[in-house]
Amino acid sequence: LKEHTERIYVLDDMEVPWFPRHVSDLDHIADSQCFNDEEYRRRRDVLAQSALRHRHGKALPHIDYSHAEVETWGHVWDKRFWDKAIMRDLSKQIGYSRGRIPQQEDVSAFLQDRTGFSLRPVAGLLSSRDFLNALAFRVFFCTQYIRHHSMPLYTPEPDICHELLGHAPMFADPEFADFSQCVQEFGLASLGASDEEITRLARVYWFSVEFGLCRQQGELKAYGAGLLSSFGELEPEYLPWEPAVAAKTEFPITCYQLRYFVADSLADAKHKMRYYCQTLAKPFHARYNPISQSIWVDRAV
Ligand code: HBI
Ligand code: FE
Repeated sequence: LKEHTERIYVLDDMEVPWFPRHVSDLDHIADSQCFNDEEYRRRRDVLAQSALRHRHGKALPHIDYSHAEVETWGHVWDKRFWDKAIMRDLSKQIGYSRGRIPQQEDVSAFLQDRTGFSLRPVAGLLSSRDFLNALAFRVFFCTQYIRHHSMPLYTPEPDICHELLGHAPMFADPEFADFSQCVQEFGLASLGASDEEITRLARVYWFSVEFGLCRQQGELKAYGAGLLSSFGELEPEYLPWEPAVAAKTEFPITCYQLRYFVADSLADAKHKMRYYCQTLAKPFHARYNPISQSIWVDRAV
């Protein structure tokens, strides 16, 4: 019964997904998936330790990915959705390919060159505040572990596939250079923001950087990184991109999205995000000085 999620019950002539029928059946849920995989957990621990040891200015941890890990990467690779042009650049310049997981160090150097964003390793999910705060410095916290091989096309947490196939291409795309600027503005807006404002910013971030859609020559295009691993079979609702509405909209993390916000264009997505960041009522204004790599604070008048 280990693979309980793949099991079904047959009730009369109806097939229904497995469900616990006795309180002790919850044991199967507790044991499920990666939690019960000793080897996987040890691997996650090792990568978490190396991420924890990382300090600003030091070389990023080099990870030797196993054959099995590269195989999982390959499954996700087949679903990647970024334009051929940007994937070609990533293949040529840093050896992105189906058979090799790129090193974070190489990707970081490449992005720094393109849009000024750099990557740094992190052991797992951060709070919205911590994660957004880093964006103010054009630093993107990136996990280095890979999802469990039992479900290559689904992960409720970020993993190396999500970061390098979902996010990195966006920060590498010259068309998105301006958009990267907006992402930094999210970060700046989050500095010293109230908890309520962080919640709103996190939602706007979610519905754009993670799950944003925009129109391009009449076609619906994904620009959000989460779309990489979450194309569902459900019929979702499409709403016009309005950050103030997105800010009030809750989102599911562990299942398919029920609604998407669609911008008229990438420029429209950008303008509205930028405007939204400026409407936050903060008693000060934060600016980033790229020379000293520090934040300057202006008091609002
Ligand atoms: N933490 N490590 C990590 N990676 C993310 O992508 C991430 C996070 N914490 C919160 C978060 N993303 C977003 O969903 C928003 O809450 C900002
Ligand atoms: Fe993400």
